[in-house]
Amino acid sequence: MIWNPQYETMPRPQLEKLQLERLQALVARVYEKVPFYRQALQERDLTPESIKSLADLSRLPFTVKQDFRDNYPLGLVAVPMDQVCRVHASSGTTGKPVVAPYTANDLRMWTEVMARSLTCAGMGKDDVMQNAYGYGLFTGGLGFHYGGERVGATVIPTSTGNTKRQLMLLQDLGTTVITCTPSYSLILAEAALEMGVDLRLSKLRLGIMGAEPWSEQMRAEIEAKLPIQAIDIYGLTEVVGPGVSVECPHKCGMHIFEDHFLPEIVDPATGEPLPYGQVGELVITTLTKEALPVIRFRTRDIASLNPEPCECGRTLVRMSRIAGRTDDMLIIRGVNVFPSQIESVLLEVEGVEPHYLIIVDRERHLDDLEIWVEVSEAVFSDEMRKMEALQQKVKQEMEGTLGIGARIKLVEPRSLARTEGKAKRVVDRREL
Ligand code: DLL
Repeated sequence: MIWNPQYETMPRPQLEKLQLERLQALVARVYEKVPFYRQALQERDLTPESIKSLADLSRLPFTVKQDFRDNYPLGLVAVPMDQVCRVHASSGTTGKPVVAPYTANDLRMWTEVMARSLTCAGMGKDDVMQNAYGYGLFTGGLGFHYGGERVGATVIPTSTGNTKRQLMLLQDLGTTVITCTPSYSLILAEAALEMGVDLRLSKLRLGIMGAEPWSEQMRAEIEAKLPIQAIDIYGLTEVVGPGVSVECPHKCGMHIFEDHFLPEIVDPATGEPLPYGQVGELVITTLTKEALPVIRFRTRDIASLNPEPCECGRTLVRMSRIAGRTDDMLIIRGVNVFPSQIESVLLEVEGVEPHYLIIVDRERHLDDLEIWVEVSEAVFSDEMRKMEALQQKVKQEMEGTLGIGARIKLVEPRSLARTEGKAKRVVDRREL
């Protein structure tokens, strides 16, 4: 099934014509409305009239995560605040989040691409969709929620956690589609086993999973244990949230909804555009967004693009699985974490040094975060109570900034290895 055949199966020449028109309108809009973009264009002697073909896209400046930080909270917004009807957010590189506002039209567009995504994944109006993505500032919960309702399915907004209740509702309400991170699906499977629940007897048949990296091996494990078809879905807060791209049941790459999101692959080192098929950094331009349009946003995600038509009938370009990141962002229990955020917390807390080691592991499918932190010489003491209080303080501050729990281990002054050059601050023991 195809939700919107007009756009999803549009012949490519026609699609490219539409993309060019939309790109020209976008550049004109940001040039007029967003000082940051006007300045960036002027620095390159560009005006909206400079965009004459899609190839001119590569003349436009990039936008990077740091630009969001420099313009925090709403400096990149292209509409007056009274037109903003919702705001989401995700982790920034330090204490301040990336703020993503939406107009009413943006929300309609997002719901449309989510309805397309869920349909593309194989969901329909007769399905019961249990949505175990987090509701709140994270885009996963509400993004899937409105998409599911638009498709006409029955939506159960369980949000994250409370695995026993998830399993109870899954059985009692006849859930057919689970939407959650791939790692959470394995937690569900394991809990089911422990509770003596045989998921093969349930109606569950499909999982629509993303928000964190996973592999083909992990897909095989999920499909064997749950047992379902597991479909990959991709998106990011800066661009819209989930719904940028999704696999169809052929599982041969994620179709990008190119009438709204214009993709490129660039060489991460030079920024030069790379041809179809080559692996590099995914860059996305939002063609229709009103509140937070982004020009050539460097996602830091590594992928390649394939324009061959798919058996499903969609003419949209497909992107590969995300093969990694060009920066040091970690995704821990679905939450984006930057080592620089951890450092910014340690700089704030008296009694500890910004020398740390982050150890990430996956125990029984659950990500575990431990941070080793060096105590300052001056406060280092044998007094248990003092050290415990300091540890609690770091823990609280850390959880406040990161939004997830972390175990803090205080270590002696100067005990963490110093390296010349790039410090090794992360040990990631997870195997996907
Ligand atoms: O994770 C949006 C989302 C929600 C996508 C639910 C899919 C399902 P952010 O929190 O801004 O948004 O994180 C975006 O997560 O740049 C990737 O590094 C990573 N990511 C998202 N989807 C996938 C995926 C949401 N399918 C960041 N595979 C992105 C691998 C993914 N990584």
